[in-house]
Amino acid sequence: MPQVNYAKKEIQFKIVYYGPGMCGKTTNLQVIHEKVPAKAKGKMASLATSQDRTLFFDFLPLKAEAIEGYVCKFQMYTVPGQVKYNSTRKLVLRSCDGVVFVADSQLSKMQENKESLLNLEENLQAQGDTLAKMPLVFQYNKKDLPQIAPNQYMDFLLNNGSVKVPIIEASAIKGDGVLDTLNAIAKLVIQDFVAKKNQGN
Ligand SMILES: Nc1nc2c(ncn2[C@@H]2O[C@H](COP(=O)(O)OP(=O)(O)O)[C@@H](O)[C@H]2O)c(=O)[nH]1
Ligand SMILES: [Mg+2]
Repeated sequence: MPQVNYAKKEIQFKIVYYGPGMCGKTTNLQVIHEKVPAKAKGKMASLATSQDRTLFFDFLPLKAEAIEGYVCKFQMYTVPGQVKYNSTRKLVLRSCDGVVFVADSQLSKMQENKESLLNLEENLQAQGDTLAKMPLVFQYNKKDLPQIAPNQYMDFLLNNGSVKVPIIEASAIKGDGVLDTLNAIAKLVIQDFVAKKNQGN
């Protein structure tokens, strides 16, 4: 659940960018940091290894006036994608309010995408959440590259059956689709918050 500060009229949401190593999670946050006006953002913090791969997470705070009378703050995190860092992923996922699953559209990466999604599902279940109930957006990234999978194929592999989530095509490196993805997940987490509030919990 998001943290609500009634005195300060602030609601704080935690959004996590998840996906396999090198799919473009850090690039998404870097582009957001470049494009968002200075007054809407804080400093971006990265904890990277010497090879420039995420060791712990990247963090970017944002704010927007999206609910009447309240300032919404979004704490944006990435996880390290490499298989061996699962305990870190679990930690970063804790009490998250929404997930952007960044899939790498290259045909050679489909297995890694699938494994990362299953890993997300397992880690959510381990903390008492489910993928089906989590506000979730899929970003099909790296659409600028050759040898990419068609969307229908990625839908079939990743978005098959019961879970129907918004799909955003992107080329994070060019900045395409990055803010659309952010808007889509922000909308979903706010809708989810309002719906739960109306149900009285
Ligand atoms: N061609 C292409 N390269 C990308 C795109 N997004 C990220 N990359 C590159 O993929 C590599 C890994 O990106 P990064 O954001 O660090 O991935 P992360 O491990 O998910 O955080 C870097 O070399 C990026 O420049 C994209 O949309 N297209
Ligand atoms: Mg990274």
